[in-house]
Amino acid sequence: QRNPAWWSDAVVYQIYPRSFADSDGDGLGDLGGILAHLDHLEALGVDVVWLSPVYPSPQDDNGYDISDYQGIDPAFGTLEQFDELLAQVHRRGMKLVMDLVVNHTSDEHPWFVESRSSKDNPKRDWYWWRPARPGMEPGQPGAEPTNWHSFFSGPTWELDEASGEYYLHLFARKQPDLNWENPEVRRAVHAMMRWWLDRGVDGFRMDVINLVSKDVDADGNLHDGPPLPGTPYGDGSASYMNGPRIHEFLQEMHREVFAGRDAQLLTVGEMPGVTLEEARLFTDPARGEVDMVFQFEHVSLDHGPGGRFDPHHLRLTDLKASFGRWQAGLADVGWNSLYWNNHDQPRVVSRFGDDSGEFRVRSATCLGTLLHLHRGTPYVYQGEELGMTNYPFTSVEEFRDIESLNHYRQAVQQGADSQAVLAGLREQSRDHARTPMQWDATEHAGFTTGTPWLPVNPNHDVVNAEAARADEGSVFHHYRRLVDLRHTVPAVAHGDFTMLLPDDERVYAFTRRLDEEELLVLCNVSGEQVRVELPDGWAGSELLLGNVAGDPADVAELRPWEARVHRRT
Ligand code: TEU
Repeated sequence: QRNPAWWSDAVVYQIYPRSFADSDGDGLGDLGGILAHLDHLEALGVDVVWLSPVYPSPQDDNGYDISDYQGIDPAFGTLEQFDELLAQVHRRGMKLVMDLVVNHTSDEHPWFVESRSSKDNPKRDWYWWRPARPGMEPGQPGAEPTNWHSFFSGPTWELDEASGEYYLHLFARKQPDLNWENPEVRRAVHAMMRWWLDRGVDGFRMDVINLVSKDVDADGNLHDGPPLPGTPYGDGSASYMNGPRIHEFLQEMHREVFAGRDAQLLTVGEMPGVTLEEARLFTDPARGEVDMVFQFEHVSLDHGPGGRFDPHHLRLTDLKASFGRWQAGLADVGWNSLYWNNHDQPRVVSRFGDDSGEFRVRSATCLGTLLHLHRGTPYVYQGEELGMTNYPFTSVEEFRDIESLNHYRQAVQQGADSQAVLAGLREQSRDHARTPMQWDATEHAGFTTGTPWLPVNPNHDVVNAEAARADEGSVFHHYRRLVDLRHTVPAVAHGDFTMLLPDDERVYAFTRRLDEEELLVLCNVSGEQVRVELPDGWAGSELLLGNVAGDPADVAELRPWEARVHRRT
């Protein structure tokens, strides 16, 4: 029942470098800024730092478009500075995990520059080049090799005028997909990964890694997907999500890169659309693929039929059904990763909590408790530990994210009402996660002395790290206690999981048990006082952690957004 892996009782902290801290006044976060704030992470007590991409990049998708896998973007610093950061992280007893973005490169990566240079270039086959649809002229509307819709709107194919062929890009047109069918591509990726591990990094977060195997037939053809209503495109996901060779590719990577040192590392595959059944295979240690995956089910529960920008209210019972299934499904084999936030998701306190002055701290600590008491490895995204909220965007000009901007352009072009589209962005844009980290109450929140690349949330006068660290009742100190609980109470990391009250729309409740020790977790995910029916034997149990001052009069009584962890032995 106990998971022997070191990461089973670890907590990971994600840094999005461009928004974390700026050390040179250019308005963009950098390695120097991270170096200056390691105390914050140490005080929080986290075990691992995951760094979003800092490699040289044209920054079309904020670094997820890489033009050199073995360097540091000058905007972020130097390789020497990176080594210094790694040493400092290690000195503080933490580990450092890098972002690995190998489904695609930048179109400015030398591999792609060569590949596009001519049809008979040796690297031509490193990417997905295809002619126009039979019988159609290149460039003609609908002549793309398949009908797939890009994650970032528009078609997944871009015509290269010089050769008259199209290249595949599941994301932006500046992010051409690598052809993993070609063994040279895989060998080059493996060599690059070994280079970072030899430098001392402790693992990888693998960007959209379940998209690398494409379903290509013996004649080299890729196939159309079912039409997406209201668009000229189709849904190609059946051709690239969890594709036919994905397990083979990950096992090969494990053999070639991790073998012999995997016990020290952490690997997590980011996998949009991954099912529980697939996740069991990906994370079964006996199969040698990855330690855990990021699944997307719980962050899709508030998406409407039109996708993420067509949001609706989350039903707590749906969240319980989803998390409950993943807890049960990965109980005997594999491992869960637990997250509310990352650089692609709106802020959880605004999304599933209540970011008003009255309940911001309470609901942020309630949601944190709910998540962190599950079985799995929790991930904290920068600012989540402060209860940072969504930004009050008012016009489309304020957004910087390529996904948001492309979506807006396409939706309006297809006739949608611009105010309605804007409303979707205001709820769900990735830019909510990307506004600068709020360090203090000064101008620009201590993030930069210059002009921040994305505006600082005006609430930084109240919501900031300096104020939070000085206040024992803050979200920061609650998260610190959650991390500490995982380190000191073995049932938190290793106990089994039993959902209680699955049909309750307001209270999220469960137990965790390890040997003789049992925990009861109660979270009132509502702004009303509620009373719940509990199993017998919890009256008078020890209160390990709560987010409301003062002992509860009665275990079964929960104040608005109250969360408590009880223990009995
Ligand atoms: O994201 C992959 C992904 O599928 C989504 O989370 C995506 O961000 C999109 O918003 C879905 O609506 C990863 C990275 O985390 C993201 O930042 C990159 O833009 C993307 O891959 C491409 O590298």
